[in-house]
Amino acid sequence: MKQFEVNFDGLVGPTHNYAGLSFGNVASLNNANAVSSPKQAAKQGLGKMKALSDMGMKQGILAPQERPDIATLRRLGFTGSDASVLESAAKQAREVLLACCSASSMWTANAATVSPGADTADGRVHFTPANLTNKFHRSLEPEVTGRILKATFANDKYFAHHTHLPDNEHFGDEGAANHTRLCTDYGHAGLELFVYGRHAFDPSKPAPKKFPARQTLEASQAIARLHGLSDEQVVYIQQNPDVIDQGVFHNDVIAVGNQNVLFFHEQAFYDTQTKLDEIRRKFGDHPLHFIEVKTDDVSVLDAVKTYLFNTQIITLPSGDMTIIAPTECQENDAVSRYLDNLVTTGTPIKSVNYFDVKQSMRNGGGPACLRLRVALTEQELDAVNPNTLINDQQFARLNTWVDKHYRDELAENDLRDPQLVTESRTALDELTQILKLGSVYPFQQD
Ligand code: SUG
Repeated sequence: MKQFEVNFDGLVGPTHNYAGLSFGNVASLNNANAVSSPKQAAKQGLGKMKALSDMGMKQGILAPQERPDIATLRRLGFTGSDASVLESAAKQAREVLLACCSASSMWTANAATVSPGADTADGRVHFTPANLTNKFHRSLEPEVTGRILKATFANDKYFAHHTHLPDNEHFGDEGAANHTRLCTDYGHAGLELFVYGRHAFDPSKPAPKKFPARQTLEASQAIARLHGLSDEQVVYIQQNPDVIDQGVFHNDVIAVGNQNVLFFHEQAFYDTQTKLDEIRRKFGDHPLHFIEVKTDDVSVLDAVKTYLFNTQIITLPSGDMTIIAPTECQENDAVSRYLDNLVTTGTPIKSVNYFDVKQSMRNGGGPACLRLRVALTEQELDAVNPNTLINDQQFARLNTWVDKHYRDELAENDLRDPQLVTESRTALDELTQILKLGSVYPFQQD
């Protein structure tokens, strides 16, 4: 049976903007109030999807959320017409309005944690949307994310959908950004690595001092239980609290895995050697490549600046692996030198492909943040909503759709424009038809 890893990239929504919402995410804070280009952002994302599809990869797409989130503003006490809801929120609660306008669902690495059927007790692919409790703007995503996932993976025989974990910091869950899976082949049982930032119920354990640890151990354990993973298939690893304090707000900013390769910075984890030993033991008697980047070669600062580890390592149809890296990696001497050398060292990684995803990078989202990995067998892939898979025709339709509906520029003042609500809803309504998702958005359910 054939098996694939399908990347489901987030489509950047029409309100993509820079609002400095993510304390602990250096790029988000540094670019607060910059003028964004939603059109360029969406096109950069689509360009990456098309390129991966042209490389022979299976590529999917996940729809964005409805923003401005008028329903949440109403829940917070703003009343009247949509226009007056926006106007009073802008006057009385600027920060709340900004949070309700964020297009952050584009980073689908935070949409959910996914366990392939080969790993789960009932043999189905399991999805748990991330509750994203640590940031208000992101905590608005899980319900609609759940609906979009159900409309994309709409078949109970193959897919199991869970409700996101309780919305509380004790169970703070950031989805696949803190989860990676090692395996020999995508369709064979794998080893799921859950990386957490702190212990919610034991404050005596190490934790960062400056920036928040978004993912808790207890959340990771709950996901493993929900997905029916056995202890022998799971490794829980604590992120090094010191690197969280240097801006590594998700583990995928400092480590990434694919099949039998784990690519990580030497400072990524706490108690690294014990954890690497556990991974080796549980992975069994198969070749396994730990590619550990030393601080002398690339500093944590450079890793955070360039997103060297927020690269996608993908296995091409030829069997070789390639790295999908942001152009920031090419522009940094230490990092580009490291990557040039890496492809010559005899690991399965044979090449690097650079992509311009600067619109997303400026908010702290690299190529790997923009995608949710779903390992699927051929039968499972056949059960996926086919309109959510990228081919030449869907790519062309989505490009035209972006051209028709997206603004070239968006600044903070534009977010209080009631016309943006209409534009965004019109665009999303059409998108649900292109992707045949049904009514997933609050405005479609009124
Ligand atoms: O949650 N940025 C996102 C970036 C998410 C990156 N994802 C992964 N590492 N997988 C975040 O911090 C910034 C929005 C703003 O400031 O306007 C933001 O939400």
